[in-house]
Amino acid sequence: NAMFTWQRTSFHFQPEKNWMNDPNGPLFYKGWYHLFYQYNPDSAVWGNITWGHAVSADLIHWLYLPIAMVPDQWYDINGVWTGSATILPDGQIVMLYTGSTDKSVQVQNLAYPADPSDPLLLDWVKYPGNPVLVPPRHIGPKDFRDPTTAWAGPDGKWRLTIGSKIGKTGISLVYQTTDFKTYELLDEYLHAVPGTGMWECVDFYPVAINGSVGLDTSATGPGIKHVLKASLDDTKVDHYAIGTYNPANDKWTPDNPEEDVGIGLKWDYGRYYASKSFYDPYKKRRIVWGWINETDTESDDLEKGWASVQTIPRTVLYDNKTGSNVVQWPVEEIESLRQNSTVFEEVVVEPGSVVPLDIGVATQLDISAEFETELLGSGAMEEGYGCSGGAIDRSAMGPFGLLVNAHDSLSELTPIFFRSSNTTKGTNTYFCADETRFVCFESELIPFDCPFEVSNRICKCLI
Ligand code: DQQ
Repeated sequence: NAMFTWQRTSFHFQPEKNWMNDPNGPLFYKGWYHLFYQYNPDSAVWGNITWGHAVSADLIHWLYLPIAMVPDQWYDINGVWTGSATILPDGQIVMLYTGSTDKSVQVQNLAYPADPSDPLLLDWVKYPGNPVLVPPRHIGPKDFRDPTTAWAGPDGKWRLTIGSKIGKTGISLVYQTTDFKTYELLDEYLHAVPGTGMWECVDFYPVAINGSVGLDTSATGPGIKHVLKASLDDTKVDHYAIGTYNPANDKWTPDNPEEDVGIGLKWDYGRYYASKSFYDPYKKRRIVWGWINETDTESDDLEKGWASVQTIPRTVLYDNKTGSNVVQWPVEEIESLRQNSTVFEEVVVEPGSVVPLDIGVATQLDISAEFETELLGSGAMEEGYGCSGGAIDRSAMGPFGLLVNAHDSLSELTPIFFRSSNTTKGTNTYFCADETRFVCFESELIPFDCPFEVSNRICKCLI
């Protein structure tokens, strides 16, 4: 129709067509960054899950490669699901992934490159002895998935962890192995949090307390904390916490039990799930990928022929200023995309106002913005504010931000905004996006004149 065309992204990774979900097995090998991903080759909805594959020299420009693994064995015929790569000290790559079997049981499988001299890692061999792990007796057959990258313990054995649940308690099982073919399950969990449900796509890695460098997954010792991240199946939110890992008993303890995994920090407050990190030995940093799932409907996805994108990969470091969270930033390579720039300084944004910025003509924008805020209203304590109220709910300091993808009349827009609030622990700021002022493509809009502030009216389509 006249008002609307489906647009693809230019720099967020997405396949040429069809459905994509979790990032899988990211790694750096012989000069190439590899990204595998959950991919349906046949349709723009979830199903027939294979491992799509792409490589990049800079994490920004991607080359599509043939599908790396398809469901063709009894142990993965219902899907080659999420998994992670481990690079052994001699350079060998070990890939572990979840297979959904012919009976829809979740098992773990081993795969490795057919030709390690191939920098593109085009062909993958599934180990003939698969599956290498089946659900332990006390675990549900459909609650056993997404093995992490392995780390080496002080005894030289490898460890990896797999998310699951017991009743409503989210847990992460620990296995030890020397050859990735046979494993020993430890009696104790890496960690467990009641009420958090099934843990998908667990990620577990060290961060340097001085906040300056990324660490390889096996790093331990003084000056190191560990991040434990779980993707909560019940709420589809990635949560993490920072804590201490004890290599002697393979248990992790959160620094602050009140901010434990699943009940405290979210990894991201927008559309984001199933994240996975890897260590980049080339630039000595830890990079995190995340799946940006769709806000639109399945029928829209089918019409446009694709669904979802990956985030721009982000570098992650421990925040040594607060000591309670990580900081993440798009990889530095993104800077290479900046060409022309327009700078606005000292723009005053009065409460309830929208200030247009004339950026001329552009098809892509990378916006870097700094805000100074003034307290509005009483400055009363406002515990509990997050992103969920969208951009309309007012708090003492805003919200404030940028309206992107905005129609001239502001009838359609996406607020990318900050919400600061006064809490007993100081000012708390969330970085949010509000996709609810969705595009109305049958053009007849309920008229409204004040889309960002004050009003509770939102964009409604009369279709
Ligand atoms: N996606 C995969 C699973 C994982 C889920 C299946 C998370 O392995 O638990 O596509 O989005």
